[in-house]
Amino acid sequence: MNWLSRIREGLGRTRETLVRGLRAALGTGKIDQATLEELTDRLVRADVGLETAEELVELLRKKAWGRDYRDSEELLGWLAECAQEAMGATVPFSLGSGLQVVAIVGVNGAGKTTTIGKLANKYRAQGRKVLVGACDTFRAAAVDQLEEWCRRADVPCIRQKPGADPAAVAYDAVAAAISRGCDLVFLDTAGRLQNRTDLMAELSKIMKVVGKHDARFPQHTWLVLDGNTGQNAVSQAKLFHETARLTGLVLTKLDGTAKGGAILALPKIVPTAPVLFLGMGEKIDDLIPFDSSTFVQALFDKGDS
Ligand SMILES: Nc1nc2c(ncn2[C@@H]2O[C@H](COP(=O)(O)OP(=O)(O)OP(=O)(O)O)[C@@H](O)[C@H]2O)c(=O)[nH]1
Ligand SMILES: [Mg+2]
Repeated sequence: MNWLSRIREGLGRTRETLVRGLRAALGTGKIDQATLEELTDRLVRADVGLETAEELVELLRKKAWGRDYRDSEELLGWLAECAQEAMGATVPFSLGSGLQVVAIVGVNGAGKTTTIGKLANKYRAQGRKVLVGACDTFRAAAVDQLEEWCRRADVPCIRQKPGADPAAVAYDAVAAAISRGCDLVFLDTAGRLQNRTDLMAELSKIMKVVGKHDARFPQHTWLVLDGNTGQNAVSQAKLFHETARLTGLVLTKLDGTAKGGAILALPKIVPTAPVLFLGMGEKIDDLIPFDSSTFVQALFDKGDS
């Protein structure tokens, strides 16, 4: 299956909320105030968020005010163009050269550990020498889960005893990567709520300690967001960015969520942290590089939904 089909399938429920709703509400008609209000309402219901919904509708107003549309498909086509304009084109992501340290952060259960398993496998398969650090030392089960993913991905995992200082594990993992000549380290951190200042301070310490090896580390800090979170993703992105200067986002569980529309809001929240990957399931290869045009196409797809 190609990426478009996979994203299309994964976003089925989001598309249903959006596209079916629009089809039902708007037959043939004119781009007038009533149509724009109906559109705003439908976009908000698909978790696009009020601000982004208004931005899209404003783009549509500029593009097509007063024009007649044949049917909801034509209207959806125009809306898709506006969504693409608002999101901008995706610059293909590539890791830099030299040892790259990637800290993976997020709230509890977002999919961090699973995503690390998928990423480690992907980059190992591309020929990178990958190592993973088990910095979630709160629960023994967390380390076991990560080790199981590392076994599947065939990459080494650096761990310490449960209860160890997560920053010390991060430091050790990077030290091991340097001495083994690795070129990529993923640090699995414990889930933390973005408004818990004590836990955010701990995250800040992990980042600082890793930087003792080289001030550039970690070059990448990716926030993993559960695609079912809807608009709370915006608050998570803002607060994690304040503590950890995010460089990228990963959206998980887009298979089967009705709230994928939230992605449309993210570029405005943290412009320096583009969406890089989408998690589309629980298997090791259920990870897709993000591309805004494929995403928009899948979301507003005119095919049967
Ligand atoms: N359907 C689906 N499930 C996913 C995806 N990514 C992760 N999960 C599931 O989400 C649950 C939580 O995933 P974890 O990877 O343990 O999440 P985490 O962020 O590491 O959780 P904590 O370490 O407890 O904060 C697991 O049951 C995963 O199988 C995805 O893309 N799609
Ligand atoms: Mg975890």
